[in-house]
Parts: sequence; C-alpha cells; structure tokens
Amino acid sequence: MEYSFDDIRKKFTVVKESFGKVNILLLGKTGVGKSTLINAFFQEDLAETGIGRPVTQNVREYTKEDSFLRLFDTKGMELKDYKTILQGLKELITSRNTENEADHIHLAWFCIQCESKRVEDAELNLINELAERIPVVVILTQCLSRKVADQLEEVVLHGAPSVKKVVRVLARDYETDLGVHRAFGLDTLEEVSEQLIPEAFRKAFVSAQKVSLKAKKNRADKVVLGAASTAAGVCAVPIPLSDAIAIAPIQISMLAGINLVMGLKSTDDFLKSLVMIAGGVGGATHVGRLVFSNIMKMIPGAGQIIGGIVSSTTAAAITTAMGEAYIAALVFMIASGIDLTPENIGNYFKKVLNKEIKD
Ligand SMILES: Nc1nc2c(ncn2[C@@H]2O[C@H](COP(=O)(O)OP(=O)(O)OP(=O)(O)O)[C@@H](O)[C@H]2O)c(=O)[nH]1
Ligand SMILES: [Mg+2]
Repeated sequence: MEYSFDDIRKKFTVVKESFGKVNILLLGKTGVGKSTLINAFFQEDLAETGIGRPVTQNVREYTKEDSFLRLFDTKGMELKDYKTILQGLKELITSRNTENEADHIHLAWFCIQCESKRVEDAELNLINELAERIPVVVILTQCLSRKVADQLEEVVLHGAPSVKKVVRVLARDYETDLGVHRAFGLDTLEEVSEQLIPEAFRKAFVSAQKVSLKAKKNRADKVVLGAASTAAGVCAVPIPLSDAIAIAPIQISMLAGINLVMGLKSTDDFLKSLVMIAGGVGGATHVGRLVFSNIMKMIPGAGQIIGGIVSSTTAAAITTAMGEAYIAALVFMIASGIDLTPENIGNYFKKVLNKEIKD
C-alpha cells in the first residue's frame, strides 16, 4: 500500500482545518501603531491590503483563506465616538458568543501609545467593559521610555484591574538623533497572549505569529507528542513490521502539522517532500528507506524488531524520532536563514538523522 500525492494533500487539508482560526480584536486610538504591530507580529498585511468586512460601524473583520488569523480591527478609532464604539463592541462580542468556541473573540489587544504619556478615561472604560467579557492584554506601543511606561502601567492597572496583562512593545526599530531604539517586546506579547487564548486555538495563533521560533518549536513538540500517542494506540496490539504502514498516515499528519505550525506554506512542493520523508515507514521511496533505517538506528533495541513486530512503545518511538528530527531540521534551517525548499528540507532532515546537526 502506498500513499498517493492526493491522499497526502487531503490529509494536509484536514490537519489545516483542524487548526481553525484565532480571533483577535485589535483596539486603540488612531495612530497608536496597531497596523505596525500586526505587520511585525504576523507579517501579514491583512488590514492594509484587504478592504475588510464591516461588522459594526467601527470594526472591520479581516482574514485570508490560508491565514490562521481572523482580525477584528478598529481602524481609525476616535474616542469622541466612545459610546458608539462601546455599543458596537458589545454587540460584536455578544453576537459571536455562540456555542461554538471557534466564533468567540479569543483575545483583545488594546493598544495605548506610550509617548502620548496619558491614558484617557474613555480608554479605561472601554478596557474595563471588554475585560468583563473577554481576556484583554493592554499593549503600551512605541515604548521608548521605561519611566513613562511604568507610569502608564500603573494608571492602567489601577483604572482597569481586570486587565490580564500589560505588555510593553516597540514593534519596529525607532530612530532618533541620539541613536536607534531597537524593537523589543513582541516575544513577550506572544507568550502572554498564547496563555490567554483557549487551548484549542493556540496552534492557530502560534502558526500565525512570526516573532517566536521557540513558541513554534514548543507547539510542534506537542504535535509530535499527540502523534506518538496515537501511533501507540494503533499498535496497542503489536503489528508485524511489514504492516507498519498502518502508522504512516499518523506520521504524515504529524509532519503536516509541524509544517503548518512552523509557518511553511502548503504548496505541492512541500507535500512532495512530505511524501518522501513519510514514505520512510513503509519504505515506499528511496529516501524513505534511508530515513527509516536511520530512525531505526536511533531507537535503542530497534535492531531486534527488524523483521519482527512493532509494539506500541516502538511505534511511539519511531514517530517521536521522526517528528523530533523533522522539527530539529526546520528549526536549524529557519534559525540559520536557509531557504525552506523541499530539496533543502530533505537534505537537512537527513543531516539531522545522520547526527551531522544537533539541536
Ligand atoms: N519606528 C516605529 N514606528 C512606529 C511604531 N509603531 C507605530 N509607528 C509609526 O506610527 C505611525 C502610526 O502607526 P500605525 O501603525 O499606522 O497606527 P494605527 O494604530 O494602525 O492607526 P489607524 O490605522 O489610523 O488606527 C506610523 O507612521 C508608524 O510608522 C514602532 O513600533 N516603531
Ligand atoms: Mg491601522
């Protein structure tokens, strides 16, 4: 039995759909740096290029078919319209608060510009009203001075105690006559936000963000853990090695999941590299056989199972070894700025298996 390209493509689609979309509500007065933040964090110019579907008078919804992010942006918000804005936000949150968690607003980012040196009562009221309904992170944007940020943070926490977190950010390097302030804080924003999002949508969030490779790696490790336990389940009654292809679909889904978490696009080229790599279990391809024999070498006592049977422990070990090697290869490549072409991925995957690269 072999896996066709179409089978793999279908699996990929299923895995992708299982991620869902994370819904983020973005607020803040006009000019505070919302778009700059989104562009730096997701490297997606959703709000700039898209026209956006108006959902209330002040809120527009943006997403793209292949994006894991659905953004509700209050572009050009003016506090003189405070009452209308509040009314609209309440309606938005209520209308999406269905039985389906995928509809919910999972998180709000409320941006306040640090250099404005003040927080208005209308902002505090909005934050309070929101924080009663959904998790809110207040982001102090364009943060250039610690002293100013300390003061603002105190005002926010005092005026809106139900706020979950206040995070300081400079989304892009900022040049002054005295020198350059380096961008900072996006990784903290990632950590804090990931914690506040419901578990089921964290994968989508981590996939969509582009600021923390560590977060991607951690999330990819969880994909491997899940796949290993599924593979163990399939082999709860040990199966002959010749039937080990039974766990190949699990591994294909796992590699697809890793690809998506790491932010690789699901082009046909990548699917082909998955076929090559995942072919390992059944030894369906030349590269596959190589991968398989190398993975076997990595597992203590695996020699005994050649020609024998695969127990749940071995199935889990094979799956884990494959997944971890694949993650190590991708992390190495991304961190070193190596192009993520299918050929390169195949090569670096082999390098990891041959222990030419350590993670
Ligand atoms: N260097 C630097 N400039 C920033 C940063 N954040 C915002 N800016 C600048 O501030 C200006 C306003 O930022 P935007 O991101 O457009 O603000 P916005 O909140 O999206 O504004 P509206 O869409 O009108 O609501 C732009 O000129 C940005 O380049 C930052 O972190 N670093
Ligand atoms: Mg904007």
